[in-house]
Amino acid sequence: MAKSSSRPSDQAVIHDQKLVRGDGGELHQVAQGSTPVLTTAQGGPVADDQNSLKIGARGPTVLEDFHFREKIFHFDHERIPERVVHARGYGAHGYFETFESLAKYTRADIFQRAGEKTPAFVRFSTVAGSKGSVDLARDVRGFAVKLYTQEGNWDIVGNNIPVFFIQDAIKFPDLVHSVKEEPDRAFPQAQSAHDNFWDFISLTPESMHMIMWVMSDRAIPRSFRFMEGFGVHTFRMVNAKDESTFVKFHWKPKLGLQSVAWNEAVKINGADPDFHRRDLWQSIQAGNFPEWELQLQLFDQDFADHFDFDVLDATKLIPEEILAPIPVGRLVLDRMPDNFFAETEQVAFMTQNVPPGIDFSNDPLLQGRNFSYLDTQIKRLGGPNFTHIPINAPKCPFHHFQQDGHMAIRNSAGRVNYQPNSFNDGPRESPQRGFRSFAETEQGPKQRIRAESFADHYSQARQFFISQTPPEQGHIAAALTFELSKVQTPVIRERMVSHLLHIDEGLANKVGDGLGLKAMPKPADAAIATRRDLGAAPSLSIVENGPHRFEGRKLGILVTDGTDAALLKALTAAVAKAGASFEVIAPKVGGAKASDGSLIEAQQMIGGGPSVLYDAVALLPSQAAMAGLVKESSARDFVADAFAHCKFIGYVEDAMPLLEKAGIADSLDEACVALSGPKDVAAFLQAIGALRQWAREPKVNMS
Ligand code: HDD
Repeated sequence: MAKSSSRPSDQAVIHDQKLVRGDGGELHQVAQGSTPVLTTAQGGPVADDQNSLKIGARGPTVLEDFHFREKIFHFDHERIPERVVHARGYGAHGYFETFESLAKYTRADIFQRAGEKTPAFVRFSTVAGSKGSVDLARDVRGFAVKLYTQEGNWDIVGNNIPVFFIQDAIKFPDLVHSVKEEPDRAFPQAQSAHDNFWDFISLTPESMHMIMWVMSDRAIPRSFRFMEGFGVHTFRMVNAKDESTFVKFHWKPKLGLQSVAWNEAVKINGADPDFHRRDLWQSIQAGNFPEWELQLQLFDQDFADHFDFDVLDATKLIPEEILAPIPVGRLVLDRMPDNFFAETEQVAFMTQNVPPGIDFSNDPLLQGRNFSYLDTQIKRLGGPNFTHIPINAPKCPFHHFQQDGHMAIRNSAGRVNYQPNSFNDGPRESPQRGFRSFAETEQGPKQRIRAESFADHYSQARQFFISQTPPEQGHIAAALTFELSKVQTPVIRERMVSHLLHIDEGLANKVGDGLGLKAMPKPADAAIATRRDLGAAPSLSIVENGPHRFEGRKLGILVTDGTDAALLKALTAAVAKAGASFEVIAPKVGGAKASDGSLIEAQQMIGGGPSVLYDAVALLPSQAAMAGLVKESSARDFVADAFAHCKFIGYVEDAMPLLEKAGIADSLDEACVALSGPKDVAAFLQAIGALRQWAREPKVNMS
């Protein structure tokens, strides 16, 4: 008699029970009941998923086992090529809400009706590292927005920096080859600090403006939620009368701008390589939906002609002080994908996805991108039907005659698959509703040439640098020194300093000194002398545009057995009221017993929750626990790092021995706030809105 294919001893452990989360997040085991039956991809119910089909208990596996073969076949093909750039990313769903009609400027349907909500998907990313790299690499962040409008998908494929390294798309492969790992040794990963990158950059003066941005703290954001986003290029808006207005797109975070310090970034990458992912996940799951305002810089050709740089040059920006952006809508992210791979990994952004009413300019970087993005999706997603994947499909009605190919999911129905046709069947083009390109007049010889108007490579780099506050300028100098210190070829280091001399002599000297150059090089040959008359633009500084409240941030609360229960309760209530979050860090992750005997639940043990993971910290240990705590290096580092990173520190009197052991007891400043009881909590919450005590920085030398 045939035996059953599996025996009780073969079954996985929990078969008739499953884990569910309770209201407080705790896990319970419950009986399965309504659990669906496991099936093959063809829908056939599966009887045994633990054992392959064999001839006898110890015999060979048979080819007939279609469930086994399907399962392994699918597993074998789980990976698709990662993006050649922006491989590591994280996305979320949400919506865009239009503030008022922009019909004057554009016939784009999304901008016709005030209050209209359009579904959106956003993917944030780093550029250089591979899919599994760390979140806090020094890098540009991608900020790609897909808007599912009623007249087709509109992708604004931008970055958190408003300018770019190169002026012409033909240089993109060289740029990316230089920054990614070197081809013979396959390192460094997710790092621009190596010879190839700085060699290319030092030979490409047009990159100097962008270099100032990526050496600033913009390249190490605290979270996606605290970053600006930019469409970078000059685009066009075209109205119903076919009149064009130039436009630049800016996303402004509601929470303000915030970055981490380099020393924090290095430590965060070890403590939580998924820091940015976790942050977005946790805030959306907690109902704290990140929000950005879409602001537009709108201008005409006459305005553009006033500048001596070219608005078609992606290495330049128009300072907001000269042309104030106008708010036109808001983007809210309120839902995480159900599945990371299906949505975030397979989403395909393309600069050429624009609806009627939005159009391109002749920016040669944008023109090249419009070819590249379609091409890359075919390779990554395996064929021409990637728009059939739900995340990429339009959410408005669509009709066309494209058919067949790999994974064709919905060919059009009926006999007629061409037009014109005599059967009056199928869709026809509409000159009124369809996309009409702005009829710009073009003329000139066919040639490979860069316009003279693209030749000034240093003036805006200088303007960016002088627009930074002193701590931010210090961070740029420190970043350049660090990066160039990793370059092994001295001539590359010197060549970079020769460019910096055109940007700011003080900066060049500081970096030259930091690198130990024996003599300063001559300034690099410049096509155009740096303009010294461009004034500081505060809109370019993070510190000048930082928040003044703790909303959206996270407090780290260090507790032990005996922590003052009333104080802890008052503090956590105030944090929640401020729209912020907190984590409790205790000597053991199992928690601690408060002064009133209640259990304090902990999210981290001290070694797993260093202070770099928090925007501010509160030290609430008890006197009794102090003897043990001061012996723990992780507890001393927790405090010393918080101080060194210019963070606000709230502390109870009993924490003084720890402050002493951390070496800061004699240096306490006004950002170290004594918490003698619940009455001090309001003042502490008010203080930590400022986030960092910059005045401390010269003493601790955070860089
Ligand atoms: Fe790009 C991806 C942003 C120049 C070619 N790019 C990609 C993504 C972002 C940007 C945010 C990730 C989209 C996602 O999350 O899936 N890229 C930019 C910006 C640029 C820029 C702001 C300059 C202003 N890119 C650029 C050039 C080229 C490309 C000049 C090629 C000529 N970019 C690509 C690509 C990628 C890409 C190879 C890789 C994966 C993908 O497209 O879907 O086609």
